Amino acid sequence: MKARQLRRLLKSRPVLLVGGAHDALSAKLIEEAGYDAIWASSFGISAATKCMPDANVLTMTEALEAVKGMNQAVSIPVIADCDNGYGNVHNVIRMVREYESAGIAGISIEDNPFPKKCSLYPGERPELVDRDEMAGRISAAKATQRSKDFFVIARTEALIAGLGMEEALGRARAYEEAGADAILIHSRKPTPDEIREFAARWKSRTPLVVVPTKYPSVKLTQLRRMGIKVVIHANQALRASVTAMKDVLRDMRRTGSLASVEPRVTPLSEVFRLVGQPDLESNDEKFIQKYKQTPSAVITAAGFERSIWPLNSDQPKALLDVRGKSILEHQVDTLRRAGVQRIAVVAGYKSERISVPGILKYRNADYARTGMVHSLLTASQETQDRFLHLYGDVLVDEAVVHKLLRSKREITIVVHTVRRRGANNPKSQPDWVKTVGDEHGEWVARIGHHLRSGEYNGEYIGLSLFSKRGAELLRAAYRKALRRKKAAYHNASSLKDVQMTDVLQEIIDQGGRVHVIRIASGWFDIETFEDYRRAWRELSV
Ligand code: SPV
Ligand code: MG
Repeated sequence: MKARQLRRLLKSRPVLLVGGAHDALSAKLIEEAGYDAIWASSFGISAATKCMPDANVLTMTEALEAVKGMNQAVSIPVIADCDNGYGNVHNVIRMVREYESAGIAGISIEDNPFPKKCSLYPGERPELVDRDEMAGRISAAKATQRSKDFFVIARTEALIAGLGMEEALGRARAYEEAGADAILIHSRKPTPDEIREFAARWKSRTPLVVVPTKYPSVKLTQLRRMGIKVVIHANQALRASVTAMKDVLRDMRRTGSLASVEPRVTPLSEVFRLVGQPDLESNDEKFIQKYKQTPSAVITAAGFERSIWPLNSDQPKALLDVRGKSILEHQVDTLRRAGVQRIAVVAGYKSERISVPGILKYRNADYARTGMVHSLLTASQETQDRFLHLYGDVLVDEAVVHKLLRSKREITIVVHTVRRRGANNPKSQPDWVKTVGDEHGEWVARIGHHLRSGEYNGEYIGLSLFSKRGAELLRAAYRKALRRKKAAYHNASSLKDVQMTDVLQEIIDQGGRVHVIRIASGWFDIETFEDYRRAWRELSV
């Protein structure tokens, strides 16, 4: 795929600019700087990954490992500098198989013997392998590749070896004949003169590639005019990073402080971005949270309610007995049957009385001055991730919990469609809900005790599910609602007025969605003595 991409680029662009990378991060920077392709430099890989000279001292496998890292970090094609092919044709055959199957777009093979030394090393006058041997490497590479697009560059060091222009041209022609897709003509003269001459005498359409490290003042436009098709900036990124590292290390060591270098070093957030840290968040949400079947559950049972006095004179309401078990035990049993393993209760009023084996207990010591959301968020460990929230006085059927757990939304609440309770048993403050929807689902438009008859079409039963993101929205909206109330009342007792419904409405007002699952039966709440009697009558255990 990337080989095809490289060929398309060669066709569509007058000249390709290729950046030399030494590792995956530098490859990424090269891509972001707008280069057309990556040159996986043997010089750079040897230096950066092993601090070794460029002299075939790294194995092919070590080089390939580095090249793979680069290829995976970028979407542009990678051309691997494969030195001399790591040996004779047998090595070349294996090498092509490995590089091609790793998705590398193309390779470069040079006519150095094995082992080689970098052509730029001072005093180096390489003895090259003879033409035929190099032509054999190229034809072995071309015969091995599976896709017709895999790109093989034949590189001749004839000019560097001092073999002269005729030899350089002769070799280039021989390699072209052996099947090379391009010719890399290397020079280490301080001017591009020999490149100009070579290109002028190169009559073929087979593209020419250059690495102008030693004649850096040449301009891209000049090279293009000479007929050069690919220009490689082979090692400047590596050298720039050496300069930068030396610089900051020296200063930090000297001053003993990081402050002096801070303005010169890339912010952490930029490194986070480069390595794809934001993907972690979205992948968590997509692949972990979404499929995590069993969230934890938090039962908020902290409050003291006058409406049930004196049944709660010496114990919290959660411990009221309904047919041999407390409300809390019924809730825990139901949640466990529905597959919820981790269950926490937030206690407040007479909290010392609450103990159910195997469930976590949090304490909202400030229960008298705070509301339900405060209690819920007291269970701080449970509410960081996907969690289910159940009011402490609500009994639900297992089927309702199952239905809710199937929701993959950020926030889902269970809404009862028809109000069962008669006028003779008025609930003090039902959580009325006005919903809207379309073919994709139903969500809350307004929620609160204040909605009047005719304005609502359901009642929130006190059971909800929050994804990790939903939990974040809840925390943020709570903080906002608190600030608003504090500003309005100027006193602390107003904290109690921030109800769950206020916070849900806040989320909705901020543009968030609170999705709805509807039920027509399968729950009780126990707010009054009358409710309690009914629970005794109707609860099936
Ligand atoms: C490399 O970058 O490894 C090269 C180019 O092969 S040069 O260093 O000029 O030989
Ligand atoms: Mg090299």
